[in-house]
Amino acid sequence: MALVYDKICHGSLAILIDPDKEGSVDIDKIIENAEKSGASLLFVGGSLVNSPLHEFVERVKRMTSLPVVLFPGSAMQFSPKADGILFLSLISGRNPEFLIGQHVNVAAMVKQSNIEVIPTGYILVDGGTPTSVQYMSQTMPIPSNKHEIAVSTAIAGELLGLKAIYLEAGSGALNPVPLKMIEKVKENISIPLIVGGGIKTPQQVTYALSAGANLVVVGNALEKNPLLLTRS
Ligand code: 1GP
Repeated sequence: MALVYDKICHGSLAILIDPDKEGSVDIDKIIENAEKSGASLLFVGGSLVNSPLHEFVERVKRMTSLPVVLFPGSAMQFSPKADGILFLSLISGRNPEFLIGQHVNVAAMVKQSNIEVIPTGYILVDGGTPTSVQYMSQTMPIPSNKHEIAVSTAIAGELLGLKAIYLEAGSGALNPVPLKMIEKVKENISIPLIVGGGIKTPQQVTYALSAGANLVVVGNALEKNPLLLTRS
């Protein structure tokens, strides 16, 4: 099994770093503590692109041996210097630009690179507050109590041949994806499940994993406290 996909299936924690926060957040400290936090992958991505991504990815790779995986907000966030890319299709939305449009823009470049590509169904769930992804994608999240819609969306993603599902409450969400929704989605798919958005404590990481997430993603909470998940 390819390296990044193997870590999505069996890794448990990915730390998200946003290149756009360089300067306002101690990114180096987050990276330095990533392995001690139990992370097996570093995701790189955000909503905006205000600086060259290649240089950022190269810098991160010099600092860590963890695989660096792009978690792009748009086709502009591609770098062949990364180890992998979540090739995200926003399947909870009905905006063709994020279902297939951005993908067409960058497809040839991705194919020419040696990067590991993980076709991923991205499902946005209401996290109790409007999030950047909701605004930037101009899509409506699935209501957090509509488990059956999340389940059917995830099944459709698997039937379309996607290799992972990402249940996302949105970065900085007030509430993470409900545990019941994680359980129900997991019961109904056989591809790995990534869960993120609004996870603020080590307990919430554990609960999401127990509910069935293969991989939990934490970003904001580590920006506030890079030592939040370090084990003594
Ligand atoms: C966002 O799932 C990730 O896409 C992480 O969210 O920043 O809220 O941890 P947070």
